[in-house]
Amino acid sequence: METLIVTHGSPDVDAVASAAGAKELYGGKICIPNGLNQKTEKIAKLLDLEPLGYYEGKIEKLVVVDTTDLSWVENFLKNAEEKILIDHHAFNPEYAALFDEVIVREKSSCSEIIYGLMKEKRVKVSKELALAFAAAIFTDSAGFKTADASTFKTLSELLELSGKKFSNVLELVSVEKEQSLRIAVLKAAQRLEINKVNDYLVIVTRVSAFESAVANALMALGADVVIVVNEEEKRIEARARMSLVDKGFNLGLIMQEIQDNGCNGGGHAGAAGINCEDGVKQIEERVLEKIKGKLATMR
Ligand SMILES: [Mn+2]
Repeated sequence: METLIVTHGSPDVDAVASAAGAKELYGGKICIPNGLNQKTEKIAKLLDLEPLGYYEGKIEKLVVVDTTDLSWVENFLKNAEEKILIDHHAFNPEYAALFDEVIVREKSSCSEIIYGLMKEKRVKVSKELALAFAAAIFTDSAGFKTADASTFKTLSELLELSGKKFSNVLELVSVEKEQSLRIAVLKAAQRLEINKVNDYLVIVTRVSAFESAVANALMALGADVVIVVNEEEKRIEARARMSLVDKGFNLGLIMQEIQDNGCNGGGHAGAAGINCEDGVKQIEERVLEKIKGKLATMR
């Protein structure tokens, strides 16, 4: 039997760095079923990680990091004796019963929580892991947009530990944008619909891939809220401007309210998503209606 560390599908920098830190804390192996992308490949290489592509069989201790949608880790949960959740997303209270230990704190990245645990338990943070944590903070806080004073304190400690400069963090997370992604963004911009609610601009568009990157790009074009629908993958991603979040607008809660048997939704106040088994069209309508309803009540 094994200690296994798992995270969400198509893991981002924070998920991979968190998994690497959890491995230092708990030992065992990391399993990432659907592989790494260009960015996370760089992190894995820096940290000398060789994650398993699959794992079947009994698990003695399962550590789930940076994951809000448990459908990604359902099979692991079924096969595990002891279960631990470490996360920084809006906590779904239904999850409490599924885990033996839940460590959920309000941070801009899961890596900050893991780093805090490593400090508490006096587990050594290598130079490389410190740099990866710093990269995770940068990417998960959307370039410090959701950072608070403690985020910068932690970042400062991590840079000191890594012996590197911030430019090295930027270098680690920069990848040449593939042409296919740039085309997806441009096509999404071409077919977007603009809804105006109470002076807020709510953009809806459709893609067949890269919904997160497209959502971020459309925010940069001037939307207040973006909804990106991937009909093939039956997934919806949404983003909201920070000034709305500061006024109490919360996409993570909206997605949680919409989710039902066939759908899993959640995320952060400013960035959230929902996966549907079918009926993505109806879910899209409900997402748009809920967002419009909420915005109509805001000043
Ligand atoms: Mn994260």
